[in-house]
Amino acid sequence: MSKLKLAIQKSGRLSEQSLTLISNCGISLNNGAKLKAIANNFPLEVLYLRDDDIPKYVEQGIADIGIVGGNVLAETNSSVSNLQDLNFGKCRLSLAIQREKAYNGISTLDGKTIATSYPNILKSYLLKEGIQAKVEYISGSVEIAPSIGLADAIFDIVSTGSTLLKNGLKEVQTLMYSQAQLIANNKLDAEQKIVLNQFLTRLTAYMNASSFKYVLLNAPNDKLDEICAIIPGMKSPSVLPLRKTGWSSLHSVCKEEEFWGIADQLSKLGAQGILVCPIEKMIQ
Ligand code: PRT
Ligand code: ZN
Repeated sequence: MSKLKLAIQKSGRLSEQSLTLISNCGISLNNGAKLKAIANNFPLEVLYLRDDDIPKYVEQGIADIGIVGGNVLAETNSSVSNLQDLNFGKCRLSLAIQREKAYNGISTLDGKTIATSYPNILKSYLLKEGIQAKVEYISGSVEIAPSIGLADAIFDIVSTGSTLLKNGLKEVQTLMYSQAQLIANNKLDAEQKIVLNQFLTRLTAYMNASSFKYVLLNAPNDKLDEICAIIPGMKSPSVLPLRKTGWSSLHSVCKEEEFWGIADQLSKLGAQGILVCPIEKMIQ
């Protein structure tokens, strides 16, 4: 079977979680070489690259699939398939200006200079809004541009906002939200598509598992119908009799983000001993 080549960031903010994702898909790598690793138990080869190069290499077929920030993907505008949001590497791309300056919408930046490492995303936004601003490309440390007189504003990645704060800047407008994405070459052959589908099945099982919880609770029998309606699970909950007369143990799954919303309703219906456990893999 042909090997699928997966490009991930060599060293940076996405590296560790990309490797964790591979490992959570049950794939183990031999970590001998610096530039690439081969999986022992799945037809996968991992190429370690700079994040900026990943979309281009996937487009050209040097790698078949890749993990890259949505920001880098949008900036390079490569012709690749965007397969899945990966729920890590979350950040936003925002405009920021000096704290003491006023901002009254994007027209404030008409005729001004904006420094950024993301000129394409910024230019297409300015064009859409009809704003004439000079876009100054800087490859790093964009946040110092206003204080050294290079620009009136910056357009950069923001996560917690502390870098902006430290540099006397304030975030005034967000143009894009980003997270890590799984991308693929558009011309994979039939055999590569089979391996990709196997990889996606594992990935989905892992991604589902991390967003769902396994819930066990004790319920009074006369409330079982109502409780099952609140927490229906995959097909339906398992209900087992408890030794104590009139009570059952109910097993189900629910989305983690929904759990607190329903926990209250479960308690009101008389559910007791509610246990919420992690799920390792989930195939629906
Ligand atoms: O060497 P290579 O080119 O591969 O890496 P890189 O230095 O270009 O990228 P890297 O490792 O810094 O980031 C990789 C990807 O992580 C980015 O493309 C984003 O998709 C994502 N990401 C998530 C971030 C951040 N959060 C982030 N906070 N990338 C950068 N930052 C930086 C930002 O540039 C700014 O300097 O962190 C600072 C802001 O953080 P806060 O928390 O102070 O707001
Ligand atoms: Zn980079």
